[in-house]
Amino acid sequence: MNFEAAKQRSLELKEQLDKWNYEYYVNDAPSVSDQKYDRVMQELIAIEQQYSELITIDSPTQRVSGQVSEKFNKYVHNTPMLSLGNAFNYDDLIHFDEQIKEATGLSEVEYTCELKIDGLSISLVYENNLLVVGATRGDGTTGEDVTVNIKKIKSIPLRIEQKDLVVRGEVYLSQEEFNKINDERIKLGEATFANPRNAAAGTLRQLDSAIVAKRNLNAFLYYYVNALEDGMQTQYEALKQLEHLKFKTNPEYRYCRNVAAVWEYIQEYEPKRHKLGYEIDGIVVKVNNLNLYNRIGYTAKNPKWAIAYKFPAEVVITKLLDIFPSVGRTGRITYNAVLEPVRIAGTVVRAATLHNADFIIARDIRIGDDVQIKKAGDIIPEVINYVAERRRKGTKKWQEATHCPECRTLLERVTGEVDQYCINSVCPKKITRGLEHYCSRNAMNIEGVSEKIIERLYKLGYLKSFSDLYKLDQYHAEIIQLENFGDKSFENMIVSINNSKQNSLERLLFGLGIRHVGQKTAKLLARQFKTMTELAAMSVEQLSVINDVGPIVAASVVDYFAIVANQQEIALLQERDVNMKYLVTNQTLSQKFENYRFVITGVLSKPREYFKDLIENYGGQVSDSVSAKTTYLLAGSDAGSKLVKAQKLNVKIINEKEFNNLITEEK
Ligand code: 0OW
Repeated sequence: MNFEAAKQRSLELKEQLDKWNYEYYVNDAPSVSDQKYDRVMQELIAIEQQYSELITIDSPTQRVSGQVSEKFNKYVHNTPMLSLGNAFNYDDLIHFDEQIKEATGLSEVEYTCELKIDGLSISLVYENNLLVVGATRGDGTTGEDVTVNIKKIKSIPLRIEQKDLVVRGEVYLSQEEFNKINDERIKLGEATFANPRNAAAGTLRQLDSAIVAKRNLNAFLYYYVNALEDGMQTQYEALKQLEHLKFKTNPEYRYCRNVAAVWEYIQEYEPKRHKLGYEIDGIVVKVNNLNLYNRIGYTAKNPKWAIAYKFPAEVVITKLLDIFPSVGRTGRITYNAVLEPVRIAGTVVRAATLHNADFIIARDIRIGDDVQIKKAGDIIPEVINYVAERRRKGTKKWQEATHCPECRTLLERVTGEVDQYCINSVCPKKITRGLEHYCSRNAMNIEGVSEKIIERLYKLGYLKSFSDLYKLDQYHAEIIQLENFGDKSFENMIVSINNSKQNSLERLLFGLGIRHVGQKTAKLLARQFKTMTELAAMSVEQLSVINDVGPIVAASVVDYFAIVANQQEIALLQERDVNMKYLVTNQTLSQKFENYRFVITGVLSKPREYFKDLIENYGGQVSDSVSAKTTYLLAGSDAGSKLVKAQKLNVKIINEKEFNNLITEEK
């Protein structure tokens, strides 16, 4: 086919595919079979392969092709992505309504209610009708540019009728898609996702967009930025306009003429929450009239004109069949309940935590009791108490474990502490749990090394310490014999293990599992002492003077480095080229306002609090009065005496636009 014919044909195919896409993914009403859709897609792919100049950024073929990114670039949102304050009951809701009435002088307030999709928020930027940026919320100001992956979400239009638009929404996975992804991961011997939100977040941050294309991420859009400037008067109209632009909105939204109608809507949807086919964790209640938003105002992070009503934790009753102890990476013993399976919060629960021995003994909970189970959010279910009036005859007082369930070592209790500990430093469970922690995302971030794989490699003797991880490549032949452990997953694991050698010191410190040294303390110690050697040489006094490092942490760190086995392990890690230095990464660069002093004056687009938070997030300080020490005066309109004083003292004066440039430019 010659170029002209190909060009003409590709335009027809794109239009046809976009139409079918809209029917299938936005309206859930396909008009053609999958086979026909795929045949037409293949025809377009063939034409674009023959004439690559026909590939446009809004071509449907961009949704199925894949490319691997090194990492995602940061993206600074032009208008911050706000989060939501919470309401937990009817009184909170009435209080919210009262505040709106007070701020607006209205005797009755109209609202729009929306289901609160339990996914992750994104922002879509369209320029000249085309989708140019898809970014995650991040900290509300700076997110990640995940455009390549956003394009794989088939319900998100790559081109719209309107020239320019910013629209926000929630990326989510349906229950069905979530189950499919987890089944796939089980087949590959990989760790499963705990819930659809984690699976959606994990998918959207996938660096290999071909994987994203295979998983059917979806999105509901709910926020038209600058709707008022574009002529809409209410949130309800804004949602209608998004639908007109062919965006997928969640169809359950409703106009409520007052707070009583809002409460009815909440009562109607709470029982439906597990029958929707996707997860929600509450209801978002928004003042409908957009003209009131600025008058109602904002806090640093949230609008005051919207609130998230969170569904209360669900409580059910079932039978307690058994209680068993388990040992964590620090040796701490926790107790778990084996339950008569029961449905709660949309899942079947067979186990729940009983915390520690004291919790059980203080309540005299016994095996055979009927117990109340509570599940809040995606936190693991917990036993609340037993149901006294149902106590059966013949149940015996429960006795706490005396020996470690793993290695039979006599358990010890630190005087005055409630917890029992296994003190055996080579307790297999402590070691495997410790390795899991070492590999976890916030520590060394080693992927493809799940709990099951660790336990198997431990039993085979290949993996008994952190440093053994860096020798696993020597057991290639043996390990790929294991079922569910193919060449690919072995290779991915080795690549991920080797990459972990480049981590900055704080990740290693957190991964080692030093008692009382969590992620934050690890970062603080790494930034303060720069290398492992320096830190290991510190005395309790030298450590205690660091702010946020108290005597308990100081003693724990000194004790840790005093243990010969730990010194040997660190030496082995160093020998295998695991980095032991604090690396200045772009995260630290975000301390770009360090030692800057700001004064804020005049009327800005957001409340002063918002800018104060932002400045402090970037390591700067905000004071109330201008002095010679002031670095910047951030001046909005109607700036008063502070402006005059800054001019006199020759302090640099910037407006909001210049302030935003300061944030986006690299220091
Ligand atoms: N998760 C949701 C949802 C929603 C935004 C607009 C300005 C402040 C909140 O379904 N339906 N509507 C909004 O409105 N936000 C939502 O989710 C928020 C985003 C960030 C934190 C919450 O998940």
